[in-house]
Formats: sequence, structure tokens, C-alpha cells
Amino acid sequence: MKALPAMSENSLDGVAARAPLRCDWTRAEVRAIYHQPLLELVFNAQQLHRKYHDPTQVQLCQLLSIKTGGCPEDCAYCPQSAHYPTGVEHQGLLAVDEVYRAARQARQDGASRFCMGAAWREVRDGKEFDTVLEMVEKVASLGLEVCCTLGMLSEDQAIRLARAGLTAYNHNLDTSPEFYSEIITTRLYDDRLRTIAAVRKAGITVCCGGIIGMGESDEDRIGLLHQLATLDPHPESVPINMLVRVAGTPLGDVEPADPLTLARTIATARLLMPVSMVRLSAGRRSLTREAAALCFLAGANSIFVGEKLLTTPNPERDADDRLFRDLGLRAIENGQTSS
Ligand code: SAM
Ligand code: DTB
Ligand code: SF4
Repeated sequence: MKALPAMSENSLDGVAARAPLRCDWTRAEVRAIYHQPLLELVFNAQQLHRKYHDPTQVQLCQLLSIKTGGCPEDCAYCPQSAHYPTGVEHQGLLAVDEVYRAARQARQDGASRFCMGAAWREVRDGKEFDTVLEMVEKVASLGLEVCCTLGMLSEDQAIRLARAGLTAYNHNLDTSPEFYSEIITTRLYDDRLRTIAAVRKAGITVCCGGIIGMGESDEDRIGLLHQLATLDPHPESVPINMLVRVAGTPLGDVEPADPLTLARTIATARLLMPVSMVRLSAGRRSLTREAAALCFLAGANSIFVGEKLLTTPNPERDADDRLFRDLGLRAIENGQTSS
């Protein structure tokens, strides 16, 4: 059990109405939540969501690929793996100035979090890591939350990132421990857990989630959610991606996930980890406006904006602006949290 977070000014209910955070969920409990009738589940998730977050506010995050393609890992979903002929153009590490300019533009466009991704298996000490540390410092100086996703990290590297001003480190578990080896063979689930522990130890917040629509079962989604919700403390940020199917990858023509399954997964994440930011991440281009609305109702309170994710397309900004207007949603401003 953990201490309750500070109550927001606009909270209608008192602290007593807030459920204490739990990191000791059993898989059976997660299963029971996940399998509730969908509308019950979404209603329950929305009720809890409102106890911790302003339901009209959604955080806008901007991604930038700072090193693209040619990754030695064999993640079956990933267009950047060197194992698959996807046609993604390789790009070496960007210059600090270019990244700084992109971050400034993102802030101007309403993003409050800037995430830099590199197609690395792991971080290596040396000139390139020093450059990334400089990027982190520069982006942090803009008052943005700064997130990086660079592959595996040592404790020492995590400490250096923390000192440079990194807010969050993204490192996804992607799926259940049982299904993992069907998707990735070049690293282990435990490798992921070790990096997450190093990030946590360095005092950086954890961004950790997964992907749906890779041919996994309900039980795999339950297994992933169980892993995430038993991290102690919970990841502050939980990205739920819907697979963007990329030709050339082994998952290029897998059966797409049902958006209702996405909403179910998000609602379950919200109920298990009520304080975390739940990010409706990759895959929004294949959602209708109505499906996206259901995901917000289920407790998603963050999206990636901009024409590109890392290498794949994302909805047009105009369409996102119209969606926000029509749903009565507002972007969380810089330096503001949602609860
Ligand atoms: N190489 C680093 C790593 O794997 O941690 C960072 C970059 S990697 C592209 C970040 C995350 O993007 C992956 O963990 C995966 O969850 C997600 N991702 C990659 N390709 C995707 C796709 N085609 N559809 C949905 N999510 C994807
Ligand atoms: C996350 O969970 N999703 C984002 C972010 N973390 C780094 C990445 C999505 C990548 C989608 C595939 C691509 O654009 O290359
Ligand atoms: Fe490499 Fe990350 Fe893509 Fe896996 S997900 S192939 S580690 S860039």
C-alpha cells in the first residue's frame, strides 16, 4: 500500500473516496476486471479516472526519432529492425540543434512532453551518448517533460540521464512473459525488467506499456497488465499501442485488433493504475473518432501528436484539433499535471 497522492483542487470527492494504490494485484483479479461487460468496465474506469484526473484534460506528447533504422533486435512489430526489409531509411544520430528546434516547435504546437527515440539495442558510453545527454539538457531547458527511449541502460547511464534532466524513460514490456518469445528472440523479458529497475533507481519516472494487435490472446493482454500493475511503484506513464502493421515485418499482415479490445485494455489499465498517465499511443490512424472517444472515456489521458510517430504516420494535427474541440477536451499545459 502506498500513501495517497495529493488531492487536486477540483476533485469533487474527498480522499476517502479514492481507492488506495495497489501493486499486489493477482492475475485472477486482473482477469476479472478485464472480463467485465465492456460498458460496465468503461463506466467503472471513468469513475475512478475522475477521482485522480481532470477528465477534460489530455496531455499532448511529441515524438522524434533521433536515430532511425538498422536496429540489431528482431522485434517482430518493428519497422526499424535490421532483420526485416521494411524500406525504412537509416539515419544516424541527429544533431543537438536539430532536436532543439523540433522540441521548440513541439512546445509551440501545444505539446508538454517531448520523447526522443533511438533504434538502439542498448546505450553505449561514448560520443553518441554524450550527445544524447546534451539533447536532454537542451529540451529540459524549454520547460518540457523530456522522455527518452534508447534501449537497454545500465544503472550508471540512467544516473547520467537523470543528472541531465530526463523526466521519463520509455521501455515497454510489450506483451505477456509467455508470448514475449513469439515476438522477440534477441532479448529477454528479464532484460527489460532490469532496465526498468535501473531507471527507477536513478529517480527517473518510468514509461512502460505494450502493444495490442500482435496476434496475442486476452490472457496475454491480462498478463501484460498484471506485470505493469505489479511494478512497485506503478509506471507513471503507461503507453498502450495498437500495432501499426508495417509491410516486411513478420506482423505486416496479422489480423488487426478490434478497437473495442483497445478500449477494454485501456479501461483495465486505468482501474489497476489509477494515478498513472495512460497514453493512447501508436495506431490512432486506424481508429474512428468514435473509437478514440471511447478510449478517452475508458481513461486514456494522453496522445502523441504530429504527422509522424517515429517512422510511421500519425493523424493530421487538424483532425486531432477538431476531435478535441468536438469532444470538449483541452491539452494539458506545460508544467501542469492532470490531477
Ligand atoms: N529501441 C528502443 C526500444 O525498443 O525500447 C526504443 C524505440 S522502440 C521503437 C519503442 C516502442 O515502440 C517499442 O517498445 C514498441 O512498444 C513500440 N513500437 C515499435 N513499433 C511499433 C509498431 N509497429 N506498432 C506499435 N508500436 C510499436
Ligand atoms: C511507445 O510506447 N510508443 C511510441 C513511443 N513509446 C516511443 C512509439 C511508437 C512507434 C510506432 C512505430 C513507428 O512509428 O516506428
Ligand atoms: Fe530496435 Fe526498439 Fe525496434 Fe526493437 S522496438 S527493433 S529494440 S528500435
